[in-house]
Amino acid sequence: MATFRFLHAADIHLDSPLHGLARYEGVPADDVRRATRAAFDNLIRFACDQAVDFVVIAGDLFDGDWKDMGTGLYFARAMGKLAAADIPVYLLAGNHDAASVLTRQLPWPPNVHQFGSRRAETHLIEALGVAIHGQSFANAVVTENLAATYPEAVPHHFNIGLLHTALVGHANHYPYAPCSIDDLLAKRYDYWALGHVHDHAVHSEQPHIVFPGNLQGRHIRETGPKGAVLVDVEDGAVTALNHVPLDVMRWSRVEVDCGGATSLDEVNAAIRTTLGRHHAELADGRPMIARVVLTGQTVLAGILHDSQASRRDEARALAAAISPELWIEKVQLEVTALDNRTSLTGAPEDFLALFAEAATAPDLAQLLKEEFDAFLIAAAKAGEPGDRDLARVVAQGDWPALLATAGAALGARLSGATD
Ligand SMILES: [Mn+2]
Repeated sequence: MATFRFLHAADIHLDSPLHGLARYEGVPADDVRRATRAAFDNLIRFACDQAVDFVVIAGDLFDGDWKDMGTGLYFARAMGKLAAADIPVYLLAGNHDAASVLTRQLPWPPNVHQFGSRRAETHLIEALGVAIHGQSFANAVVTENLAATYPEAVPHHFNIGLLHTALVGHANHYPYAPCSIDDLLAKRYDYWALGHVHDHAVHSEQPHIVFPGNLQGRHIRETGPKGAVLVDVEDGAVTALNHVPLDVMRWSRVEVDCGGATSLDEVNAAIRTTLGRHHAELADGRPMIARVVLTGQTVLAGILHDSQASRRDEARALAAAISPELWIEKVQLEVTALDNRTSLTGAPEDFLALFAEAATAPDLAQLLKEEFDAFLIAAAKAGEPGDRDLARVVAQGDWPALLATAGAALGARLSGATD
Protein backbone atom coordinates (compact mmCIF):
# COMPACT_ATOMS: atom_id res chain seq x y z
CA MET A 1 0.00 0.00 0.00
CA ALA A 2 0.99 3.55 -0.65
CA THR A 3 2.75 5.98 1.63
CA PHE A 4 0.97 9.28 2.23
CA ARG A 5 0.08 11.96 4.78
CA PHE A 6 -3.18 13.68 5.52
CA LEU A 7 -4.51 16.44 7.72
CA HIS A 8 -7.47 15.76 10.04
CA ALA A 9 -9.41 18.81 11.24
CA ALA A 10 -12.85 19.37 12.77
CA ASP A 11 -14.94 22.02 14.50
CA ILE A 12 -13.61 24.98 12.60
CA HIS A 13 -16.77 27.02 13.26
CA LEU A 14 -15.89 29.57 10.57
CA ASP A 15 -16.88 33.14 11.49
CA SER A 16 -17.87 32.17 15.01
CA PRO A 17 -17.40 35.13 17.36
CA LEU A 18 -14.92 35.03 20.25
CA HIS A 19 -16.67 35.63 23.56
CA GLY A 20 -15.48 37.60 26.56
CA LEU A 21 -13.67 40.60 25.07
CA ALA A 22 -16.52 43.01 24.41
CA ARG A 23 -15.80 46.67 25.22
CA TYR A 24 -12.17 46.00 26.14
CA GLU A 25 -10.09 49.11 25.59
CA GLY A 26 -7.33 48.43 23.09
CA VAL A 27 -8.34 44.93 21.96
CA PRO A 28 -7.89 44.67 18.17
CA ALA A 29 -11.53 43.99 17.32
CA ASP A 30 -10.81 43.10 13.68
CA ASP A 31 -8.26 40.43 14.66
CA VAL A 32 -10.69 38.97 17.17
CA ARG A 33 -13.51 38.90 14.63
CA ARG A 34 -11.31 37.28 11.99
CA ALA A 35 -9.68 34.71 14.30
CA THR A 36 -11.47 31.60 13.00
CA ARG A 37 -10.68 32.58 9.40
CA ALA A 38 -7.06 33.38 10.23
CA ALA A 39 -6.69 29.96 11.87
CA PHE A 40 -8.23 28.36 8.77
CA ASP A 41 -5.77 30.35 6.60
CA ASN A 42 -3.03 28.74 8.73
CA LEU A 43 -4.49 25.31 8.04
CA ILE A 44 -4.57 25.91 4.26
CA ARG A 45 -0.98 27.22 4.31
CA PHE A 46 0.19 24.29 6.44
CA ALA A 47 -1.51 21.74 4.16
CA CYS A 48 0.22 23.29 1.12
CA ASP A 49 3.63 23.60 2.85
CA GLN A 50 3.53 19.99 4.02
CA ALA A 51 2.18 18.85 0.64
CA VAL A 52 -0.41 16.63 2.36
CA ASP A 53 -2.20 14.20 0.05
CA PHE A 54 -5.68 15.14 1.29
CA VAL A 55 -7.58 16.89 4.10
CA VAL A 56 -10.54 15.52 6.07
CA ILE A 57 -12.92 17.77 8.06
CA ALA A 58 -15.16 15.93 10.56
CA GLY A 59 -18.05 18.38 10.86
CA ASP A 60 -18.88 21.85 12.18
CA LEU A 61 -16.90 23.53 9.44
CA PHE A 62 -19.45 26.32 9.79
CA ASP A 63 -20.78 27.74 13.04
CA GLY A 64 -24.40 27.88 11.87
CA ASP A 65 -26.35 29.47 9.05
CA TRP A 66 -24.22 32.08 7.26
CA LYS A 67 -25.13 35.67 8.06
CA ASP A 68 -24.39 36.45 4.42
CA MET A 69 -22.61 34.82 1.49
CA GLY A 70 -19.24 36.14 2.72
CA THR A 71 -18.61 33.04 4.83
CA GLY A 72 -19.25 30.67 1.91
CA LEU A 73 -17.24 32.77 -0.54
CA TYR A 74 -14.31 32.86 1.86
CA PHE A 75 -14.43 29.05 2.16
CA ALA A 76 -14.69 28.61 -1.63
CA ARG A 77 -11.55 30.75 -2.08
CA ALA A 78 -9.69 28.75 0.57
CA MET A 79 -10.65 25.51 -1.20
CA GLY A 80 -9.45 27.03 -4.47
CA LYS A 81 -5.99 27.39 -2.94
CA LEU A 82 -5.98 23.68 -2.02
CA ALA A 83 -7.24 22.83 -5.51
CA ALA A 84 -4.30 24.74 -6.98
CA ALA A 85 -2.00 22.61 -4.82
CA ASP A 86 -3.83 19.47 -6.00
CA ILE A 87 -5.13 18.66 -2.50
CA PRO A 88 -8.64 17.15 -2.25
CA VAL A 89 -10.87 17.75 0.79
CA TYR A 90 -13.42 15.34 2.29
CA LEU A 91 -15.92 16.82 4.68
CA LEU A 92 -19.20 16.17 6.39
CA ALA A 93 -21.73 18.30 8.25
CA GLY A 94 -22.05 18.25 12.02
CA ASN A 95 -24.75 19.62 14.30
CA HIS A 96 -23.73 23.24 13.66
CA ASP A 97 -23.74 22.98 9.87
CA ALA A 98 -26.34 20.24 9.31
CA ALA A 99 -28.22 20.31 6.00
CA SER A 100 -31.32 21.69 7.74
CA VAL A 101 -29.31 24.45 9.47
CA LEU A 102 -27.66 25.96 6.38
CA THR A 103 -30.21 27.79 4.24
CA ARG A 104 -27.64 29.19 1.80
CA GLN A 105 -25.48 27.23 -0.61
CA LEU A 106 -22.64 27.75 -3.04
CA PRO A 107 -21.08 25.34 -5.51
CA TRP A 108 -17.72 24.22 -4.08
CA PRO A 109 -14.62 23.73 -6.24
CA PRO A 110 -14.38 20.16 -7.62
CA ASN A 111 -11.64 19.14 -5.11
CA VAL A 112 -14.26 19.32 -2.31
CA HIS A 113 -16.17 16.11 -1.61
CA GLN A 114 -19.04 16.40 0.85
CA PHE A 115 -20.72 13.34 2.35
CA GLY A 116 -24.50 13.14 2.06
CA SER A 117 -26.83 12.98 5.04
CA ARG A 118 -29.25 10.21 3.96
CA ARG A 119 -26.89 7.31 4.47
CA ALA A 120 -23.20 6.64 5.01
CA GLU A 121 -21.14 6.81 1.81
CA THR A 122 -17.65 5.86 0.73
CA HIS A 123 -15.21 7.96 -1.28
CA LEU A 124 -12.19 6.18 -2.76
CA ILE A 125 -8.81 7.70 -3.53
CA GLU A 126 -7.57 4.90 -5.75
CA ALA A 127 -4.14 6.34 -6.40
CA LEU A 128 -3.38 6.04 -2.65
CA GLY A 129 -5.49 2.97 -1.86
CA VAL A 130 -7.61 5.01 0.58
CA ALA A 131 -11.32 4.55 1.38
CA ILE A 132 -13.09 7.30 3.37
CA HIS A 133 -16.48 6.54 4.90
CA GLY A 134 -18.79 9.19 6.29
CA GLN A 135 -22.27 10.59 6.79
CA SER A 136 -23.37 14.19 7.34
CA PHE A 137 -25.89 15.27 9.96
CA ALA A 138 -29.28 15.89 8.31
CA ASN A 139 -30.49 17.88 11.33
CA ALA A 140 -28.83 19.59 14.24
CA VAL A 141 -30.00 16.85 16.58
CA VAL A 142 -28.90 13.33 15.61
CA THR A 143 -29.51 10.83 18.37
CA GLU A 144 -29.04 7.57 16.47
CA ASN A 145 -25.77 5.69 16.27
CA LEU A 146 -24.53 6.67 12.81
CA ALA A 147 -21.38 4.57 13.04
CA ALA A 148 -23.47 1.39 13.31
CA THR A 149 -24.59 1.75 9.69
CA TYR A 150 -21.19 2.71 8.23
CA PRO A 151 -20.04 0.41 5.38
CA GLU A 152 -17.70 -2.54 5.82
CA ALA A 153 -14.01 -1.78 5.38
CA VAL A 154 -12.86 -1.90 1.74
CA PRO A 155 -10.28 -4.73 1.47
CA HIS A 156 -6.65 -3.77 0.72
CA HIS A 157 -7.36 -0.10 1.38
CA PHE A 158 -6.49 2.24 4.24
CA ASN A 159 -9.98 2.79 5.66
CA ILE A 160 -10.86 6.10 7.33
CA GLY A 161 -14.13 6.62 9.20
CA LEU A 162 -15.14 10.30 9.24
CA LEU A 163 -17.71 10.89 11.97
CA HIS A 164 -19.21 13.70 14.06
CA THR A 165 -19.96 12.14 17.43
CA ALA A 166 -19.87 12.66 21.19
CA LEU A 167 -18.87 8.97 21.57
CA VAL A 168 -20.57 7.77 24.79
CA GLY A 169 -20.83 11.33 26.05
CA HIS A 170 -18.83 14.37 27.11
CA ALA A 171 -19.61 16.89 29.83
CA ASN A 172 -19.41 19.92 27.52
CA HIS A 173 -21.02 18.51 24.39
CA TYR A 174 -24.44 17.30 23.28
CA PRO A 175 -24.64 13.48 23.10
CA TYR A 176 -25.11 13.40 19.32
CA ALA A 177 -24.56 10.32 17.11
CA PRO A 178 -23.61 8.33 20.20
CA CYS A 179 -21.43 5.25 19.84
CA SER A 180 -18.90 3.30 21.85
CA ILE A 181 -15.23 2.70 21.13
CA ASP A 182 -16.19 -0.96 20.57
CA ASP A 183 -18.71 0.10 17.90
CA LEU A 184 -15.87 1.83 16.07
CA LEU A 185 -13.36 -0.98 16.54
CA ALA A 186 -15.94 -3.43 15.12
CA LYS A 187 -15.70 -1.71 11.72
CA ARG A 188 -12.05 -2.72 11.40
CA TYR A 189 -11.09 0.64 9.90
CA ASP A 190 -7.53 1.93 10.14
CA TYR A 191 -8.30 5.45 11.40
CA TRP A 192 -11.38 7.11 12.89
CA ALA A 193 -11.32 10.85 12.16
CA LEU A 194 -13.80 12.22 14.67
CA GLY A 195 -15.22 15.67 15.33
CA HIS A 196 -17.64 17.38 17.77
CA VAL A 197 -15.66 17.30 21.03
CA HIS A 198 -13.49 20.43 21.04
CA ASP A 199 -10.60 18.95 23.03
CA HIS A 200 -7.84 17.06 21.23
CA ALA A 201 -7.89 13.41 22.31
CA VAL A 202 -6.51 10.07 21.12
CA HIS A 203 -8.93 7.37 22.33
CA SER A 204 -7.17 4.42 20.71
CA GLU A 205 -3.97 3.73 18.78
CA GLN A 206 -4.77 0.30 17.32
CA PRO A 207 -6.52 1.55 15.25
CA HIS A 208 -6.33 5.28 15.86
CA ILE A 209 -9.52 6.95 17.13
CA VAL A 210 -8.82 10.67 17.26
CA PHE A 211 -10.45 14.02 17.99
CA PRO A 212 -8.27 16.89 16.68
CA GLY A 213 -10.17 19.38 18.88
CA ASN A 214 -11.31 22.67 17.42
CA LEU A 215 -9.08 24.83 15.26
CA GLN A 216 -9.37 28.06 17.23
CA GLY A 217 -10.46 28.52 20.84
CA ARG A 218 -13.48 30.83 20.99
CA HIS A 219 -14.02 31.34 24.71
CA ILE A 220 -12.55 30.58 28.10
CA ARG A 221 -13.73 26.96 28.09
CA GLU A 222 -11.59 26.29 24.99
CA THR A 223 -8.11 26.78 26.41
CA GLY A 224 -4.65 25.79 25.27
CA PRO A 225 -3.19 25.07 21.83
CA LYS A 226 -5.82 24.43 19.15
CA GLY A 227 -5.23 23.02 15.68
CA ALA A 228 -5.38 19.91 13.53
CA VAL A 229 -3.76 16.47 13.42
CA LEU A 230 -1.14 15.54 10.81
CA VAL A 231 -1.09 11.80 10.09
CA ASP A 232 1.70 9.93 8.29
CA VAL A 233 0.93 6.52 6.82
CA GLU A 234 3.51 4.07 5.45
CA ASP A 235 2.50 0.79 3.86
CA GLY A 236 -0.94 0.93 5.47
CA ALA A 237 0.25 1.72 8.99
CA VAL A 238 0.13 5.04 10.85
CA THR A 239 3.77 5.91 11.57
CA ALA A 240 3.32 9.39 13.03
CA LEU A 241 0.48 11.43 14.48
CA ASN A 242 1.11 15.04 15.46
CA HIS A 243 -1.23 17.68 16.80
CA VAL A 244 -0.27 20.90 15.02
CA PRO A 245 -1.27 24.20 16.66
CA LEU A 246 -2.84 26.49 14.04
CA ASP A 247 -4.70 28.91 16.28
CA VAL A 248 -4.04 32.65 16.10
CA MET A 249 -5.14 33.58 19.63
CA ARG A 250 -4.89 31.40 22.69
CA TRP A 251 -7.17 31.15 25.73
CA SER A 252 -5.81 30.34 29.13
CA ARG A 253 -7.01 29.93 32.70
CA VAL A 254 -4.42 31.21 35.18
CA GLU A 255 -4.81 30.25 38.82
CA VAL A 256 -3.11 32.61 41.25
CA ASP A 257 -2.66 31.42 44.82
CA CYS A 258 -3.40 34.29 47.19
CA GLY A 259 -3.18 32.10 50.27
CA GLY A 260 -1.57 34.07 53.06
CA ALA A 261 -1.65 37.40 51.22
CA THR A 262 -2.26 40.26 53.65
CA SER A 263 -2.27 43.22 51.27
CA LEU A 264 -3.53 44.02 47.81
CA ASP A 265 0.06 44.73 46.79
CA GLU A 266 0.90 41.13 47.59
CA VAL A 267 -2.08 39.95 45.54
CA ASN A 268 -0.96 42.07 42.59
CA ALA A 269 2.60 40.79 42.92
CA ALA A 270 1.31 37.21 42.81
CA ILE A 271 -0.82 37.98 39.75
CA ARG A 272 2.14 39.61 38.01
CA THR A 273 4.48 36.66 38.67
CA THR A 274 2.03 33.87 37.82
CA LEU A 275 0.67 35.60 34.74
CA GLY A 276 4.18 36.34 33.47
CA ARG A 277 5.30 32.73 33.87
CA HIS A 278 2.12 31.42 32.28
CA HIS A 279 2.45 33.76 29.31
CA ALA A 280 6.10 32.83 28.77
CA GLU A 281 5.31 29.11 28.84
CA LEU A 282 2.04 28.92 26.90
CA ALA A 283 1.43 31.89 24.58
CA ASP A 284 3.86 30.51 21.99
CA GLY A 285 4.19 33.88 20.30
CA ARG A 286 0.44 34.36 19.97
CA PRO A 287 -1.88 36.92 21.52
CA MET A 288 -3.21 35.34 24.71
CA ILE A 289 -6.52 35.88 26.47
CA ALA A 290 -6.40 34.86 30.11
CA ARG A 291 -8.87 34.43 32.90
CA VAL A 292 -7.20 35.09 36.23
CA VAL A 293 -8.62 32.92 38.99
CA LEU A 294 -7.67 34.04 42.50
CA THR A 295 -7.59 31.11 44.93
CA GLY A 296 -6.54 30.40 48.49
CA GLN A 297 -7.54 31.41 52.01
CA THR A 298 -6.81 35.02 52.82
CA VAL A 299 -7.87 37.76 55.21
CA LEU A 300 -8.46 39.84 52.08
CA ALA A 301 -11.30 37.60 50.83
CA GLY A 302 -14.00 40.15 51.71
CA ILE A 303 -12.10 43.08 50.19
CA LEU A 304 -11.36 41.12 47.02
CA HIS A 305 -15.02 40.21 46.60
CA ASP A 306 -16.04 43.83 47.13
CA SER A 307 -13.57 45.27 44.64
CA GLN A 308 -13.88 42.93 41.67
CA ALA A 309 -13.97 45.70 39.05
CA SER A 310 -10.75 47.24 40.42
CA ARG A 311 -9.11 43.81 40.45
CA ARG A 312 -9.95 43.35 36.76
CA ASP A 313 -8.62 46.79 35.81
CA GLU A 314 -5.42 46.24 37.79
CA ALA A 315 -4.94 42.76 36.31
CA ARG A 316 -5.38 44.27 32.84
CA ALA A 317 -2.71 46.86 33.62
CA LEU A 318 -0.36 44.18 34.97
CA ALA A 319 -1.00 42.06 31.85
CA ALA A 320 -0.26 44.98 29.54
CA ALA A 321 3.13 45.37 31.20
CA ILE A 322 3.94 41.70 30.53
CA SER A 323 2.90 41.87 26.89
CA PRO A 324 0.76 44.27 24.86
CA GLU A 325 -0.86 41.12 23.43
CA LEU A 326 -1.89 39.62 26.77
CA TRP A 327 -5.56 40.31 27.53
CA ILE A 328 -7.51 39.62 30.71
CA GLU A 329 -10.97 38.26 30.01
CA LYS A 330 -12.03 38.34 33.65
CA VAL A 331 -10.79 38.05 37.22
CA GLN A 332 -12.67 35.25 38.93
CA LEU A 333 -12.68 35.04 42.70
CA GLU A 334 -12.39 31.68 44.36
CA VAL A 335 -10.67 32.98 47.48
CA THR A 336 -12.13 32.01 50.82
CA ALA A 337 -12.00 33.78 54.15
CA LEU A 338 -9.88 32.30 56.91
CA ASP A 339 -11.82 30.07 59.26
CA ASN A 340 -13.30 31.67 62.39
CA ARG A 341 -10.59 30.70 64.81
CA THR A 342 -7.84 32.13 62.62
CA SER A 343 -9.70 35.30 61.78
CA LEU A 344 -10.51 35.97 65.45
CA THR A 345 -6.87 35.91 66.41
CA GLY A 346 -5.71 37.50 63.15
CA ALA A 347 -8.30 40.24 62.86
CA PRO A 348 -6.87 43.12 64.90
CA GLU A 349 -3.44 43.00 63.25
CA ASP A 350 -4.86 42.55 59.77
CA PHE A 351 -7.38 45.28 60.37
CA LEU A 352 -4.67 47.69 61.44
CA ALA A 353 -2.51 46.68 58.48
CA LEU A 354 -5.46 47.44 56.25
CA PHE A 355 -5.83 50.94 57.67
CA ALA A 356 -2.12 51.53 57.42
CA GLU A 357 -2.15 50.50 53.78
CA ALA A 358 -5.26 52.51 52.99
CA ALA A 359 -3.58 55.72 54.08
CA THR A 360 -1.30 55.47 51.03
CA ALA A 361 -3.51 53.45 48.66
CA PRO A 362 -6.22 55.62 47.08
CA ASP A 363 -8.18 52.59 45.77
CA LEU A 364 -8.43 50.95 49.13
CA ALA A 365 -9.21 54.24 50.83
CA GLN A 366 -12.04 54.77 48.38
CA LEU A 367 -13.34 51.30 49.08
CA LEU A 368 -13.21 51.81 52.83
CA LYS A 369 -14.87 55.16 52.39
CA GLU A 370 -17.77 53.51 50.58
CA GLU A 371 -17.99 50.83 53.24
CA PHE A 372 -17.71 53.02 56.29
CA ASP A 373 -18.94 56.46 55.25
CA ALA A 374 -22.42 56.06 56.66
CA PHE A 375 -21.16 54.46 59.83
CA LEU A 376 -18.55 57.09 60.55
CA ILE A 377 -20.87 59.97 59.86
CA ALA A 378 -23.34 58.48 62.32
CA ALA A 379 -20.52 57.93 64.82
CA ALA A 380 -19.33 61.54 64.48
CA LYS A 381 -22.84 62.89 64.92
CA ALA A 382 -23.22 60.84 68.09
CA GLY A 383 -20.71 63.35 69.39
CA GLU A 384 -18.80 61.33 71.92
CA PRO A 385 -16.27 63.64 73.59
CA GLY A 386 -13.30 61.52 72.58
CA ASP A 387 -14.32 61.57 68.91
CA ARG A 388 -13.89 65.31 68.36
CA ASP A 389 -10.95 64.82 66.01
CA LEU A 390 -12.80 62.14 64.12
CA ALA A 391 -15.82 64.44 63.74
CA ARG A 392 -13.62 67.19 62.29
CA VAL A 393 -11.89 65.07 59.67
CA VAL A 394 -15.19 63.42 58.69
CA ALA A 395 -16.71 66.87 58.20
CA GLN A 396 -13.76 67.87 56.03
CA GLY A 397 -13.86 64.59 54.07
CA ASP A 398 -10.13 64.31 54.64
CA TRP A 399 -9.80 60.58 54.15
CA PRO A 400 -6.07 60.03 54.63
CA ALA A 401 -6.30 61.96 57.92
CA LEU A 402 -9.47 60.14 58.88
CA LEU A 403 -7.92 56.75 58.27
CA ALA A 404 -4.84 57.64 60.27
CA THR A 405 -6.99 58.93 63.14
CA ALA A 406 -9.43 56.04 63.03
CA GLY A 407 -6.58 53.55 62.75
CA ALA A 408 -4.81 55.03 65.77
CA ALA A 409 -8.05 55.14 67.80
CA LEU A 410 -8.91 51.61 66.81
CA GLY A 411 -5.41 50.38 67.65
CA ALA A 412 -5.61 51.99 71.05
CA ARG A 413 -8.98 50.37 71.78
CA LEU A 414 -7.93 46.95 70.55
CA SER A 415 -4.83 47.00 72.68
CA GLY A 416 -6.85 48.08 75.70
CA ALA A 417 -4.96 51.38 76.07
CA THR A 418 -8.13 53.38 76.30
CA ASP A 419 -11.13 53.25 78.56
MN1 LIG B 1 -18.29 21.80 17.21
